[in-house]
This record gives sequence, structure tokens and C-alpha cells, in this order.
Amino acid sequence: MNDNVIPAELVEELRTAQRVVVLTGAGTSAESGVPTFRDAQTGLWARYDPTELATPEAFRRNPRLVWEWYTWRRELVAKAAPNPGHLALVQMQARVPELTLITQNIDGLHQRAGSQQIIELHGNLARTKCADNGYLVESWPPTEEVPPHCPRCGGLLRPDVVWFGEPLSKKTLLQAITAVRQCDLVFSVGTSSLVHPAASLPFEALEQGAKLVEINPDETPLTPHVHFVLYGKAGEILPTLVDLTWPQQKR
Ligand code: BV8
Repeated sequence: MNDNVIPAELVEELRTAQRVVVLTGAGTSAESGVPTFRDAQTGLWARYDPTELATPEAFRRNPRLVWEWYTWRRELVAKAAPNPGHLALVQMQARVPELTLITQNIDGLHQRAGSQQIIELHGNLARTKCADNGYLVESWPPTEEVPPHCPRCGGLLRPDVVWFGEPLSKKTLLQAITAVRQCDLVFSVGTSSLVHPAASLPFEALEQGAKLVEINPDETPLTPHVHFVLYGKAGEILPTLVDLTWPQQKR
């Protein structure tokens, strides 16, 4: 990753920023070996479209299939490790006065990397909740049933994630909107910027004068609106950006 891809102007913006927001998508976890939504699902799940499976309708129609899909993803994530992109965001958060990390990812890799002040827009696949009452369920008796049943009410258990067609938690969304409305600099990293309301957050920041940076190997609907586009992988660009901005503290 050569340094000239990162403009000195951006380094200066980051060095002087008071409030930074980073919005991440599946591309941030790609270098940890976690397939993105847009990658063809690997192996067993190749024939399913994630936007079909990640819905209440799919769960109603075939709760076993949906539950097994999340079990497969949970096991895949358990074997994955945070990559240099996740770790660079931890370094960035240690050096800017305030950094809010808004993630669309449900893999918990930002937490495992050590990031703080994380807003999980779409939940976390490590958490399980009752499909009928919505409360979190930490454990349940061993069972052959797939999905297992809620120990309190007997309803089905489901992952604590936001499916397509489901509203985000109002509190979570308000936290994210507040953060983008008060920041100087927003990074949109590894997201196709297609899924709403997450995809509208950078535009909220733009409206109040924040500078926008996109880090992605490809163009997205956000690209025409950003101040800096860094074409490439998060796991390469973010560490380079951090080292360029705070060279004296090279890792
Ligand atoms: C809601 C959890 C309302 C589950 C997820 C038309 C217009 C606007 C909105 C809609 C519309 N039609 C329907 C909607 C609503 C819908 C939506 O936005 N649909 C899209 C498809 C158009 N949104 C919803 O349904 C949301 N809810 O609107 O509710 C409501 C209100 C009241 C009452 C009832 C309802 C809920 C959306 C949340 C869905 N859940 N995840 C799970 O994960 O199983 S979304 C899921 O998909 C992810 O969380 C993420 O948000 C999205 C995938 O996007 P990305 O993260 O961007 O990943 P993707 O694979 O797409 O792209 C990867 C990118 O990384 C690429 O750009 C690639 O180039 C790049 N990349 C690859 N490698 C790297 C890299 N970048 C950097 N480094 C690399 N190495």
C-alpha cells in the first residue's frame, strides 16, 4: 500500500478532527475471512440469497433453515480474528478526541479488536432472543429442537439481529444520527451503501458540513458525494492512514 494514495489533506483533516465517526460494513470483515453480503455465499449456503434469508418471512416459513444459517455464520465468525483494519480503528480511537464506531456488521469483530463506543445498528449474532417476546435469552436446556424454544414462554428463539423489513431500535438509530450530526469527519468503510437507514447516515453528516471519506475497492452510491475516496482494502488503507497521521507512535 503506497503512501501516495492517501492525500496529505486527509491526513491533516484526521490529525485535527475533534469528533470522528466511522461507519463500517461487511467489507471491513472481509480480510478476516467473513464473506460479505455481496460475495457469493460459500459452500452450503451458495444457493441462498442473504437478503432472502435475513427476513422475518424466511424465519416464519423455515425457522430451522434460518437458525442453521446463523449457526453456520456464528461458527465461521468464532474462527475469524480481527484484521489490521479493525486494529487500526482501535489505534485511531485512541488518538482522536472522540470516535464513534457505527457498524452494520453483526460479527462482533470490532469489540474483539478492542474498539469502544460501538453502535451496532443491526444487532449481533452472538446474542439470542425470544422471537415472541424479544427479550434476550442467555442459555437454554440442551435440546434436539432446531431452533430451540424459549425457556420462559416456549416461543422460538432467534438471533438478536435486525432483519430486512424490521425496524432498527429507535435508541440505536438516534445514537447514530446524533453522532453523525455532531462530527467533523466520517469514514464509510467496506459498505456498499445500499442498505437503509444505515446508508443515509453519511448524508446527515454531509448536511452539517462534515468531511466524508470512503474506503472501498469499488465505487458505491456514496462515492460521488465524498471528499476523499480511497480505493482499496480496509485492512491495508486504515493502518497506512493511521501510521501517516501519527507517525511517531508507529506500532
Ligand atoms: C427498515 C443483519 C423499516 C442481518 C442486515 C428501498 C429504499 C430504501 C430502503 C428500502 C428499500 N426497500 C427496502 C428497504 C428497506 C431495507 C433496505 O435498505 N433494503 C435494501 C436492500 C434496499 N432496509 C430494511 O429493511 C431495514 N429496516 O427499513 O425498517 C421499518 C420501519 C418501521 C416498521 C417496519 C419496518 C433493516 C436493514 C437491516 C437488515 N439487516 N444485517 C444479517 O446480517 O443477517 S443488513 C446487512 O446487509 C448488513 O448488516 C449490511 O447492512 C448489509 C450488507 O451491506 P454491506 O455491509 O455494505 O455489505 P455488502 O456485502 O453489501 O458490501 C460489502 C462492501 O465491502 C462492498 O462495497 C465491497 O466492495 C466492499 N469490500 C469488499 N472487500 C473489502 C471491502 N471494503 C473494504 N475492504 C475490503 N477488504
